[in-house]
Amino acid sequence: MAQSLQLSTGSRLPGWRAAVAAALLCFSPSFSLAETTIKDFRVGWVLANPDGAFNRPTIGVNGQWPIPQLTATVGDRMVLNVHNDLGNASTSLHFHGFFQNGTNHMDGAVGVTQCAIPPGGSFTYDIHFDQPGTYWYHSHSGGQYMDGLRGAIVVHDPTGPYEGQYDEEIVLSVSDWYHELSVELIDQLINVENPTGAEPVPQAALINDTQNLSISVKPDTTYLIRFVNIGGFAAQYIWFEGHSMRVVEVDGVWTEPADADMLYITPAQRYSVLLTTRSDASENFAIVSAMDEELFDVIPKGQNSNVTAWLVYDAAKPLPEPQPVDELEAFDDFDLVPVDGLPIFDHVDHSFSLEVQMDNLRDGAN
Ligand SMILES: *[C@@H]1O[C@H](CO)[C@@H](O)[C@H](O)[C@H]1NC(C)=O
Ligand SMILES: *[C@@H]1O[C@H](CO)[C@@H](O)[C@H](O)[C@H]1NC(C)=O
Ligand SMILES: *[C@@H]1O[C@H](CO)[C@@H](O)[C@H](O)[C@H]1NC(C)=O
Ligand SMILES: *[C@@H]1O[C@H](CO)[C@@H](O)[C@H](O)[C@H]1NC(C)=O
Ligand SMILES: *[C@@H]1O[C@H](CO)[C@@H](O)[C@H](O)[C@H]1NC(C)=O
Ligand SMILES: [Cu+2]
Repeated sequence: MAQSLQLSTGSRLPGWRAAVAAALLCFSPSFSLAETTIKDFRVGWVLANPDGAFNRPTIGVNGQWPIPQLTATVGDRMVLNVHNDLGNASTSLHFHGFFQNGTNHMDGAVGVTQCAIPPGGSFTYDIHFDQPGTYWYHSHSGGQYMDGLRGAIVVHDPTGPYEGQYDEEIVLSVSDWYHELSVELIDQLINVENPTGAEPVPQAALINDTQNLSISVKPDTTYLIRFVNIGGFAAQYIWFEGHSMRVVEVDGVWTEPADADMLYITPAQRYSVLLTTRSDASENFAIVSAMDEELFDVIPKGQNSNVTAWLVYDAAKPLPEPQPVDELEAFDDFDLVPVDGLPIFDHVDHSFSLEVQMDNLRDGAN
């Protein structure tokens, strides 16, 4: 995916702009490798069937789904022209975890910080990748990202504390998949028939927007695996059979290494882990992501709440069925220690109490 985002200056920039850009690059006193890429995203309906049930209308980019991963290095800039080709819905993009200091109008939250991009309309996001780590981007128009307009963002950090300590990088999303369109789901959620506000329950869990994914790995190799939950509702437990993980990043913050056997990832959360493969390449291993069923009021018939992928050392060898786990006991993220060593606040000067109540509106809807 990274290469698809590399700007080929000649083909995308008008000639005079390319010339100016080249001149600036050459004569700039503080020459840096920071790169500006220009992308055009046409947001439109496609059909997709990631859980093997049936094709459903899904929102893709440039006719493709899953939508592209955005990959950059700290200091890079991306000019992202978004065209709304949906025809029957407004849209927007939100870049989750980005502070947007001074660029609030590009935060994507429709009706809060920006106007929706109407059908037929366009909006240009000018993104400065100042924060390293794992992030994601998604529609922030109603519940629309559940229709598929959601993907990972990776911002590489050449000065990061783990540079040189891993050989390769793997990005894996976990998510949930609904069989109904988001407009129908929102209607079910905010409805007098649903006074408790119980969220609609997804039909299937996905890893990297699919199921039964084979991930080829080499023995004696350390991978930086970036997890991001791009789902709508379900938190997921995730683990590798026969391998342990060392957590090194949470939500864009590098952490001291912390050993973990199982992670619990809520929607929008990110973790990076180091995983060192075995020396012996004679077996393949399951990766399981299991939705936290305690979140669900009802379990839909035929729900696929556990999704499997595999670390494949040898494609000629079988892919084992995952072993049941007796107890889902995940790593406690309160144990993580950030690398930056910023002192924690040690006292409070003034405190304010806000009482928040979740209640029903006068029409009975939650
Ligand atoms: C993944 O494998 C399971 C079990 O064989 C199967 O039920 C499911 O349909 C597969 N998913 C996809 C997307 O092919
Ligand atoms: C919008 O268009 C899609 C794709 O044709 C369709 O599946 C969906 O039902 C439409 N939504 C509305 C609210 O009309
Ligand atoms: C936001 O930007 C302003 C102006 O550049 C700067 O003074 C401020 O420190 C920034 N805030 C944060 C939280 O980075
Ligand atoms: C997972 O999805 C990302 C983003 O689409 C892609 O770059 C990557 O190759 C996928 N990983 C695997 C192992 O298929
Ligand atoms: C998902 O995996 C967990 C852990 O092995 C297991 O307890 C649970 O029963 C599985 N769920 C389904 C629907 O198979
Ligand atoms: Cu966000």
